[in-house]
Amino acid sequence: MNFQRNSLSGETLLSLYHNLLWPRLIEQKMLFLLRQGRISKWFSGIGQEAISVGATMALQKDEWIMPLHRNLGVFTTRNMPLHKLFKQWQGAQDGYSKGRERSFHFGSKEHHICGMISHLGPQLAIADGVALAYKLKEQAKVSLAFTGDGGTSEGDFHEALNTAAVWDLPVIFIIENNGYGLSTPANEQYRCENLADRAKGYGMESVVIDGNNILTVYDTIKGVRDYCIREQKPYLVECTTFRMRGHEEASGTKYVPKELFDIWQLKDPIKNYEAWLMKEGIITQLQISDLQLQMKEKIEEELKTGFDSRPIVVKVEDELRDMYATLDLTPNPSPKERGIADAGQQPLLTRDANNISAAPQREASAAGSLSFGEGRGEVLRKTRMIDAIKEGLYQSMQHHPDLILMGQDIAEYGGAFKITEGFVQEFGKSRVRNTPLCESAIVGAALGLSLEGFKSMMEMQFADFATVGFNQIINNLAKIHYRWGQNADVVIRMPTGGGVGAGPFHSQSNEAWFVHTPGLKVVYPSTPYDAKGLLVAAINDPNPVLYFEHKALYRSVSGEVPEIYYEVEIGKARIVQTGDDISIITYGAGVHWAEDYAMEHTHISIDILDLRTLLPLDYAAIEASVKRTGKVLLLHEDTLIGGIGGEIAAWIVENCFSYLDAPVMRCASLDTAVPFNVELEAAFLAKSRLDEYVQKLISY
Ligand SMILES: Cc1ncc(C[n+]2csc(CCOP(=O)(O)OP(=O)(O)O)c2C)c(N)n1
Repeated sequence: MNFQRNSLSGETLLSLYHNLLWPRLIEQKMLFLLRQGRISKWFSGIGQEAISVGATMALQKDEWIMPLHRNLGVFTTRNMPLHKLFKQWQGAQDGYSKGRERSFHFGSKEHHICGMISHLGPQLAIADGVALAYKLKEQAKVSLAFTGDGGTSEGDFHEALNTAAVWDLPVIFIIENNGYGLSTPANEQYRCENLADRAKGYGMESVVIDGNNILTVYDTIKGVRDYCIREQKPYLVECTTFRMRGHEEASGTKYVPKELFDIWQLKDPIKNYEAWLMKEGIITQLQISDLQLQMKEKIEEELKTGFDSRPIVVKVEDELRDMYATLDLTPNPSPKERGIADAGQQPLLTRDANNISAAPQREASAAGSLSFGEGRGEVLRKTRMIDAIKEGLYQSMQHHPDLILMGQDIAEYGGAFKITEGFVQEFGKSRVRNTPLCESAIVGAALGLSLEGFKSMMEMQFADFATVGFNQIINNLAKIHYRWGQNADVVIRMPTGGGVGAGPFHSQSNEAWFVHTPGLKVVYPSTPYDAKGLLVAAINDPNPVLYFEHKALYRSVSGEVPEIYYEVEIGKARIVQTGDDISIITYGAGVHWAEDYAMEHTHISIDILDLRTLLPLDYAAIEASVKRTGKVLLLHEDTLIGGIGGEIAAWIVENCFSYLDAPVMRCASLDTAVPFNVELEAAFLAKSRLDEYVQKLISY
């Protein structure tokens, strides 16, 4: 192995050695403990340590690293106390994730390490977001993300590298090419000669290096770091290496030819470096033995504390609470803290025969309930749904200088629905960002921005396309706070719904997928007033919020909207009208269907509740509506099976059974894809069956 000292001091050379040896000795001990059944399984990095250690040492301590399952060396080089790591590996409550996560699936803000999820690609785009934050703050920093050779086959690899290249982000991507992805050898994983060759396709520089040579790794990553900062560009480094143990201990190594172990044993990163250090007279055999002894003693000492954990105390309320961050995590004070109250009950929405305009009502009482700024002339303005969303977003951009908007075609073009038209001229291209076509990477980048204290809003061009960003939403955004206390300060706007003849992939109602995911909040306004107030609240909220906006309501519904910046509280339903005969509990377009129905059937006294937020649900408001009528119809545009109506129906039956005078009924869209043909679509939509269900319920 060819070690090049270059200008490195003896102190640095020794420090590299210490950092290299430390994870090796820890893992040797862990293997021993595993055989005794005292710790849970992990993925060994033995033989690959030079990559984790060299790369981490080449970075500044406050630069974010996105490690994977074999990167113990990242954690140890960032000086994480070993006893606490042991606690983590045992699932102890005083470990890094309160017993909620396994082996290396955790992060630490203090150490600028972002913990992986099991899925192998999503880490890469988080590094993009962090690098974007550095770039926006004009900080001379890089982020660094690891992937294995197997992980490079995931779409996330392509999306993250492409986005980093297009946005000129200072990210270092490291591939640890150890020849296998579990049992799959490289020749069944990819066809290019070197994985580093892929960089060319992204317009990125790359290099292949010996990942077992600590000096090569350290020197290369230091140089690459300088390049990324100076040029404001990403860089791909492929490190060749070998996994000296099985994928994890239980998998064994039978699928790897024995000769490979013999070859790579000779390339052991520690043995070779030690030999070179001794040859150069930087360390003696005696000093090595002493150091190893000291480290082994230290491991035993740390183990004692590490195993000295209290038995776990399960507090269900803590588990539930920690799914969400509380507001004080936001860098900016909330409007409530700034003295801007929730605007409360909204002005009544009325519509003309064509359902397209609104007449102002109750201005005085509405004004009375609002804390308007002094000296404002106009208080309420008739506003279309689409303009209310635009206004909420615009004012949020003014209110939060650290709010970044991202989405396809949202800059000069103004977005598919023109919500962000004019924003780029006002707020600039840094904050109003066109994205490449890569939903997963952009959700990941949004999370990366959160790590550095930014807020972000991503526009899904259509809610349907959330499927290609699904993993990041469900597994990263939703779970990160529970797992290690990092919040995901991200809003995803979801233009949703049918009734516009757009067919199966531009019309879906997919809110139920997200309602089923703890850690997310899901809001779904039906009026311009709520659209603005809920968007403001979603952006102020430090948690990931999916904001559904119904496309068919954009230009067909208008209503009075205050010109001030105000919030509508997340988690509070709205009584649209009270009634005695039946309750219709609904949201989104369903609210308008119910109102139209009530207007056309004045002989039926209908109680209409607009849920406004689907996660968390306003159970008190649901219960109150059930009490008022005793007969409940759940109405939604989403398809029936697995729709949120089923969930609410179950809750009502469990909790409000004694108030019921009839079975809870559900009126939903057909359990089919959304058809394109207008008549087929009309038959698909729940609206076509509303009368049938109301009659059934009334006559029960
Ligand atoms: C999306 C996804 N698919 C499959 C797996 C199961 N899995 C875990 S590690 C692994 C192999 C990864 O290989 P590579 O990226 O080369 O990294 P290495 O384990 O060799 O370090 C697989 C298939 C997973 N964790 N995530």
